[in-house]
Amino acid sequence: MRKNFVFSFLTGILALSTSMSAQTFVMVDEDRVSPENEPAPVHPVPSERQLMWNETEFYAFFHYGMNTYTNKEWGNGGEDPNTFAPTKVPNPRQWLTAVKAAGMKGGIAVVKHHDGFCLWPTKTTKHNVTSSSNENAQKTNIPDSFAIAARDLGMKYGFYVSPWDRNSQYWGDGTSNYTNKVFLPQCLELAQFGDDQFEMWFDGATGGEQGYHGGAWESRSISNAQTYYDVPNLRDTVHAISPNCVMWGVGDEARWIGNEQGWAGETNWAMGTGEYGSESGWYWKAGESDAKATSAGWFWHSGETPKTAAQLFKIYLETVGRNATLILNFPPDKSGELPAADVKVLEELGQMMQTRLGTDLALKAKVEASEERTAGATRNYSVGNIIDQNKDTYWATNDGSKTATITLTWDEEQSLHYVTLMEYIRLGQRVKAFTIETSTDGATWKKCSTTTTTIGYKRIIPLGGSTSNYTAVKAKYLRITINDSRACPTLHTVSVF
Ligand code: FUL
Repeated sequence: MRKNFVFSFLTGILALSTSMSAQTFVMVDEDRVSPENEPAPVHPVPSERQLMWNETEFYAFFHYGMNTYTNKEWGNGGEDPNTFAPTKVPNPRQWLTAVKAAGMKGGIAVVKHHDGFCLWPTKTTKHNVTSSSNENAQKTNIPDSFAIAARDLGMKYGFYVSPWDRNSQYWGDGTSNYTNKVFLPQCLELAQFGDDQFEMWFDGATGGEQGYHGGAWESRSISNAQTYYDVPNLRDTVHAISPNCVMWGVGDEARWIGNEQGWAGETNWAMGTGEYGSESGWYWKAGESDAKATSAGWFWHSGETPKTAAQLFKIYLETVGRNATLILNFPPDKSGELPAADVKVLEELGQMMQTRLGTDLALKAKVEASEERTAGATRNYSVGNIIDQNKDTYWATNDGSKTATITLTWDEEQSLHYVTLMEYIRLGQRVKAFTIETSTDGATWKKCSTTTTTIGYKRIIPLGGSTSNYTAVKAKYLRITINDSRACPTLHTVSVF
């Protein structure tokens, strides 16, 4: 090998002296030094901001604005600003405190919906809170108070700003005036409410309906959202101020999961589109599931009721537990606060999360693997890394090994409900098929019936086979078998509840 190297080296020098040849590069590649012996990434891989975004996992959506006072879901843009009349000063601190109790790590506030009414004193349009004569409207600045409350509560935050604007005279008028004079400046104003935003939400709705449009009352549409909204410029403008802000939807850095019912596919790749994604997608675009926690719409409507904690927990398992993030909508009412019934169900959900996913039994298990990757100079890939509570250390096999088993053993029989698996996605999403089995004696194994294909950022497997029932399986042993992977598998955490 060394001889080969010397030979190649000399050949390389000769080649270099005349021209840069392919041989030169082969030589360098052969002699690649990898002291840590880390597996090569399987592309595509997420950016740093996409990784941080994924870690937010479970966060709230707050639809509040003009529609709260008109009993509509989509305003037409011709609403009188005085209609926006909160009975108290809107209180984002109350919203965020309530969702934090359910275990949510952040929230996105709608600050402009399709009707174009802005919940902050923007310079871009008169159609904003300062034009309402209501004294509470005059004191409303949602992006400001939302960002301050989130920071105080140690939560992540961001804003929903609708690209489609049925109030603006410019929207869809065949020029670039709307994007340049209204939309980009609005996003810039919003970015300036904090350089620590985690997501900006750009809805895909693009018109076709009659709207006010400065009094024209026309049906307008646009043909290509990406070019019309100057998305590359939009991204750079926001990232220059808030570098970790993932541009959702139209912004193309994270994708809609493809339904509003709160579920993702059991097979779910962080590339491609829709509920299942695609293994062959060529860039990273993980799924976010947006779901309503209440019975009526995205906005508050009189008489609505929240779903039960058990229903919301099922949604959590079918989204966060299937490699998607969950943005769960709780709409503030006319007082600008979340109704008491919503606050109560959020507390119940928090308690359920704690009871069902709060005590990790893997931490007291013995863990063994069929294979461990050869350690590097300062990094090892031993199976103990999956229970060391450190997301930066991981277990891996050697290159070429795409199958492996991990076994957890307890001293005594346990009541097991869920297994959580997390891939080290910095190196790409890899696992294509796995199985989970349990045993009481280490000889006879019972296979869990859930479809176990992809893992990704996080997968939660209900051992009872159903996301609806809280069913225990008695076992002293639990075996995870990786059956297929795009390259050697890497897992940073395994938890058992
Ligand atoms: C949709 C919008 O049209 C709805 O009104 C809502 O905001 C939802 C989250 O996104 O596309």
